[in-house]
Amino acid sequence: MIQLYTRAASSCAFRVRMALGIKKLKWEAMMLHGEEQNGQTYRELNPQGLVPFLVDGNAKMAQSLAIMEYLDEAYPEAPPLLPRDIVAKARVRSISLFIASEIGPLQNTGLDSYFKQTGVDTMAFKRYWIKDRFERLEKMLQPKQGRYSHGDSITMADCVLVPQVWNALNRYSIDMSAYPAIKEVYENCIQVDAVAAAMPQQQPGFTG
Ligand SMILES: N[C@@H](CCC(=O)N[C@@H](CS)C(=O)NCC(=O)O)C(=O)O
Repeated sequence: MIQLYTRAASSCAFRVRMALGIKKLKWEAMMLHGEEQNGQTYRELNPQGLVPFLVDGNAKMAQSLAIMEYLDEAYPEAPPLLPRDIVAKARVRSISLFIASEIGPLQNTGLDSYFKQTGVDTMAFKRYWIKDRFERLEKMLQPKQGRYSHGDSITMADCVLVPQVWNALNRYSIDMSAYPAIKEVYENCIQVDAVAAAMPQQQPGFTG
């Protein structure tokens, strides 16, 4: 069975939990607790040392976008995460990469220990960049065409957008009314059972 190394509150693991649910694949959560993520055993499996990490038989891989693209190609009979049309596929990848590369790292909890040493106001830094990037993402999603980021089916772009908005709301108290298209996509997505089941608060051991 597919194994996903995950932490309850990890937004990057949340992306893949969502993708697995949308594709209706059976999987087992390999929960990392406390300092396990920084321990030698996990580093031997995943030298990047981050979550998520996927094991599917002999296939072992890090990086949420690579994992989601792998799942889509390895299980083509399951509901797709990427459209077939190459222009539509490029758009879904572009939205996904914008969030994963241009927002995610700027608000990663991995920054916190360094920020503490420097006296930088972590919360102000993260809120500034999330808002800057959400303004741009909002423009990318307008005018809205369909229920989700791209059309009326959930795609990889939504699997990246939903965890980012969850973080913005729950960790950084961002007022989403300034971003109506992003908010609408998020609200439509969280009504879907597979998305609701992937939420951090539904994971065992979630502490906030
Ligand atoms: N680009 C990676 C990012 C992975 C990542 O940053 N994961 C976070 C949790 S959301 C993490 O493990 N942070 C711990 C750290 O940076 O030390 C992906 O998409 O999988």
